This record gives sequence, C-alpha cells and structure tokens, in this order.
Amino acid sequence: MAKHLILVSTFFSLLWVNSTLQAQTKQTNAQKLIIRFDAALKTDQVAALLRDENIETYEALVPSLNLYLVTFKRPTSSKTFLKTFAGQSGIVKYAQPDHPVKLRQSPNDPELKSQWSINGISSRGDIEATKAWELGTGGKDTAGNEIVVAVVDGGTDISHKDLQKNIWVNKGEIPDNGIDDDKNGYIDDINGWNAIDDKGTLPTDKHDSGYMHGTHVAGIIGAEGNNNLQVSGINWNTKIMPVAGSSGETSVVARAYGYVLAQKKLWLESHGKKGANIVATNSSFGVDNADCSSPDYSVWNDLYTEMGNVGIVSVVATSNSDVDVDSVGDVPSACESPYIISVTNTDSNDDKYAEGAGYGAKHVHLGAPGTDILSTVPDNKTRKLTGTSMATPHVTGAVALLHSVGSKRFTEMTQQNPAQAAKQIKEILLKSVDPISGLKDITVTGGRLNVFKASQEISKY
Ligand SMILES: [Ca+2]
Ligand SMILES: [Ca+2]
Ligand SMILES: [Ca+2]
Repeated sequence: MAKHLILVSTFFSLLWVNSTLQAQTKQTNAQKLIIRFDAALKTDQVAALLRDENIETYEALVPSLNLYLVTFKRPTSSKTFLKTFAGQSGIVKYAQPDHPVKLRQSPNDPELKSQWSINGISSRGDIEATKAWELGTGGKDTAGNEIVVAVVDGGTDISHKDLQKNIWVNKGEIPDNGIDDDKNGYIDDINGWNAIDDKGTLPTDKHDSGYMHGTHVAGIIGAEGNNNLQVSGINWNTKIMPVAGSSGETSVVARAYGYVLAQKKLWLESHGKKGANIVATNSSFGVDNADCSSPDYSVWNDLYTEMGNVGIVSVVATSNSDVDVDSVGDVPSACESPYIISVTNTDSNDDKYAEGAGYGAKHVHLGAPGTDILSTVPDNKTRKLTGTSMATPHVTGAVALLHSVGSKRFTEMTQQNPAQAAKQIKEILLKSVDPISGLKDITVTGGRLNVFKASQEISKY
C-alpha cells in the first residue's frame, strides 16, 4: 500500500506541473476523470489514494466496480495519468475523461415515424436530417438573425397548430387597419402577401387545392419540431412567410417575388430593423413546355437574379412528367439564373419517382424525396402527398437549415456579400449530394440531397 501511495503522490505532483503547462498553452475543461481502480483495492485504500491536495472532490460512481469520478483542481489529462501508471499493476485499471454526453437530437413529434425522408429510421433515400440536427435545428443564424423562407404558393394555413409558431410576423405592421404602418409599401402585410388579390389578407379557403398545397409545402420546410405534435419540418424552427402567388398569370408571380425582393432589400438596408431576412423562396409551380430563354419569358430569370443579388436562393420544382426539360423546356426549372436550384422527385427506394418526374442534365440540379411525403394540411391535419412539389421544399428547408449552422465567416458573408453567400449555399448543397443511379447523367449532380453533409460543410466554411 505504501508503494501505491508514493506512486500516486508522485503522479499528482507530475500532473500538477504538466497541467500547469497545459493550462498555459491550451485552455481545457478536462478537470474530471473517470477512474476505475483495481478490484483488489478496498474503499479506504482508494480514499487514501485520493487524499491529495490536487484533488478537489471525488465520488464513487459505481462502488461495485471501484469506479470513481475524480475532480482535479486544475485541468488534467487521462493520458498523463495512464502513462504514469503504465506497468504498475494493482492500482488503476483505466482512466478516461468525463466526456460531455449530448442528447440525441431526435424530435418527439409522434408522426415522425411516418416521415421516411427525414426520420433516420432505415429508409433508403433519407436526407439525413436527424444527423444534421446534431449541428442545429434552424431558426437563427450565428449572428442571431431570424431566418425567413418565402413559400410562394397557393396560401398557407397560418393557424395550423403545427405551423403557427413558425409563421413570420411583420412586427412593424398593425393588421387590418388599412394603413401601411411600417411604410414598406404594403398595407396590412402582417404575415406575408396575397399577390393573387394584391392585399395583406392571405387566402383561407380550406377547399382550395392551392391552399392545401401551400400548407403541405410549408410543413416540409418548417412544421414545428419537437413540440410533441404531429410532424417535424426540416427546420424545427424557422420563419415561414406565405406569399400567395402560384396561380393566375405571370404578373401574379412577379408581384409575389416583388414582395419578397422588397422585404429582403429593406432588411439589408435597415440592418435588420425592418423587412425580413428571406434566404430562400420555394416555388412548387411552373409552366410546362415553356422556353425560359425566349423573349416571352424574360421576366423570370430577371426576378431570380434580382433576388439572388440580395442573397435569396430560389428553389424550384421541375415537371411532374417524365420529360427532359433541357429539350422540352420548363419555366422556371429550366431557367438559367445562377440562383435557381431545380429539383426532381425521388422515392424511398432512392430512385427517381417512376410515375413521372422531370429531368435534365443541364438544368435539373438534384433530386430530393417527393414521394409519399407526410406533412401539414389545413384543418390541423396531416397527410401524404407526392410530386416534385414535395421534393422542392426539402431543398428549400435545407437552405434555411444551412443558414442556421453556417460558420461565423459564412454569416458575415450573408450580410457583406449576399449574392456570393447565395451562390455558396447552392454550391455546397450540390457538392454534398449522395450519388444515385436513377439520376446519373440526367441531372446536373446525379445525386439526391443530403442535408447533413451540406450542414457539416457550411459549419466549417
Ligand atoms: Ca406594410
Ligand atoms: Ca396595417
Ligand atoms: Ca410538430
């Protein structure tokens, strides 16, 4: 026993010197070790070993194993400890740092088990959101700015119980008083804009298919996660700005994007005091067989590029028919603006949806899950829908999530050079796809969205 005590006290002296040096060179919090002493040592013998001026406290974690938690007064290292005792049997079996244990970021939403594309259970073609959630779950960027996604669609049920907390609110506007209180050029735009009727009051017709569509899309991007209710979006928290504008003529779409553009410009100009920090638009609509490069469709590319210049990525759905949009044309999924990401539909076999999904080696960038996707629909319900319309918000949701996990350097770029930041997000998303055979040679990347890989990349940017 005496031999043990001498060894231990020598060890602690060495440790003290070593850790003082360490503390000078590198700040560490490793002041705790979990130590398993040899089974032959009795409680009082262990107590004697641990009676040392460099030990602040100790606790028998599992007495039957002689397993102790030892807290040192100064940072220490298990390596030094083991080195000192190497070859000295009968004292310490092992020592290891008291690693922080993180709660697995799996949300408690009861219907998550049916959300095959994000629940990490076992489906092929999952975008690995559960792993991305270890890095962040959405909401704000590293500078604390609220992240906003504009859902340009047929309206969104803003009172849906699994969406309502994540609906964007214009804090400077008083609703329904007929006055443009925040002087942004739009009267009563409390949650977004109704570009179909050109007013602040959003559509509420539960029986309108566009309204259901927009509610479903919004839920994929940002149904509230971990609230013990229904489903989870790719972002547990983010702000959804509904902009009704997916039906009618091109002028309606232009009016919708015009609102988005105005709010983002205002946000940048006012340094976050007014407007909205819109990072992406989701557009699950379009014009089949239209040539975006013809003069008949000039306005489309123009709008996407204008939005891109202020840091907005536009994620768009390609055709729901099995067509090569490079040859037949499609607006907007075959438009040329560098700020567009065109998306096709994949299924739980990690293949392109067999019953119809557009493609194009030049224009369709990637695939994302769009088959049997469970999300929110009006009347506080959920249901499964299929289409490129469901694939697209997976990518839009990923753009928003990437803003929440981006490095400090990336966040700075979003404000100093928003156009560059938008291009960077697109590049990272496209670079981090998982290649799948069904998309090889018929899409730009040949792959399907992987939000985890992209999140990792941008967190280190
Ligand atoms: Ca206003
Ligand atoms: Ca008002
Ligand atoms: Ca939920």
